[in-house]
Amino acid sequence: MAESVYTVTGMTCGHCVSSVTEEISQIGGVQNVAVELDSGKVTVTNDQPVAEDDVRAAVTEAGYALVTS
Ligand code: 9UX
Repeated sequence: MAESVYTVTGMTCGHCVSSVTEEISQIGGVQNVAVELDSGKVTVTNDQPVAEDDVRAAVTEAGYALVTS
């Protein structure tokens, strides 16, 4: 297991959190997604490497933006 932490902007309510969580959860290898609404902090737990571009695509698909690290 590994954890990666990202920052997502644009989330303002619990439904935003649900949308981001669901989209990222669909990426292969992702075991858990934890999203903090206030900070935009997203912690992805994975059992195989997850590409940042895949996370970005999922966040974009949900309608939000991944802060470039
Ligand atoms: Mo809540 Mo988030 O009504 O884009 S779903 S603000």
